[in-house]
Amino acid sequence: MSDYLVHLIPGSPFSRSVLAALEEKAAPYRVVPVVPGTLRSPHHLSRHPFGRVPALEDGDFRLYETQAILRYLDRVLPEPALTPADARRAARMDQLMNVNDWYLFQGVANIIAFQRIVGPRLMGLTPDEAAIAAAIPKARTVVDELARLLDGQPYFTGETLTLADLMLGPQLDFLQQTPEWEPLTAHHANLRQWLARMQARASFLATTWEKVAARAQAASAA
Ligand SMILES: N[C@@H](CCC(=O)N[C@@H](CS)C(=O)NCC(=O)O)C(=O)O
Repeated sequence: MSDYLVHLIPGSPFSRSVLAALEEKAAPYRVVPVVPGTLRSPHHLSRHPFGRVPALEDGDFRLYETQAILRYLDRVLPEPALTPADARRAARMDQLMNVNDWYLFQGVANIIAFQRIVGPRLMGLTPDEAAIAAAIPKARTVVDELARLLDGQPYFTGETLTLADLMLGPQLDFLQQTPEWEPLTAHHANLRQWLARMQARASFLATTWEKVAARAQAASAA
């Protein structure tokens, strides 16, 4: 089997979901770093016309959009299965993946985590406190709903890890590193425990920002 290529920027939570899926499947892969600032270059746009990461290459097959990549990987690498066989659990997984994209990322993580972590670390920006404050009501709705759906289960759709956990994990891992996490999750011990469970998985330990940055650096030097 040839290596999967994952074009990414270290630190990108969507890219981490893809890497974590490959780790869970014990699949061979290489990271291909996209130089920040070149997302709109003709070269990258030929791979991802919307100028984002991640993008996957599997031989001559190219794919972008994290949900599509995760579902593809789960089909071509069936073990361990990361989609529930049960129709209702699978529907819950799909729902949570969309909650991740439409409500957790858009307007919550892309504001709070960007202002607190990505902007300062990658661009030397000062957090925009007004933008963060404006994102809090939506953040509260999202976090409350995630805690409700998780309920007392170890993973979001039940006893076993699914693609939904792999999408939500990197976004919430970022959010946890901000001062907003503590008040947002004060009454959600289940969500905190779930995040600790995700962070302890080998797939998450292997895909921290630092680990991915080191792999990206080694790839650039090769
Ligand atoms: N819908 C896309 C979202 C990907 C996305 O927003 N990636 C971020 C990094 S985590 C990005 O490329 N941001 C660059 C930009 O917005 O210019 C997916 O699921 O892959």
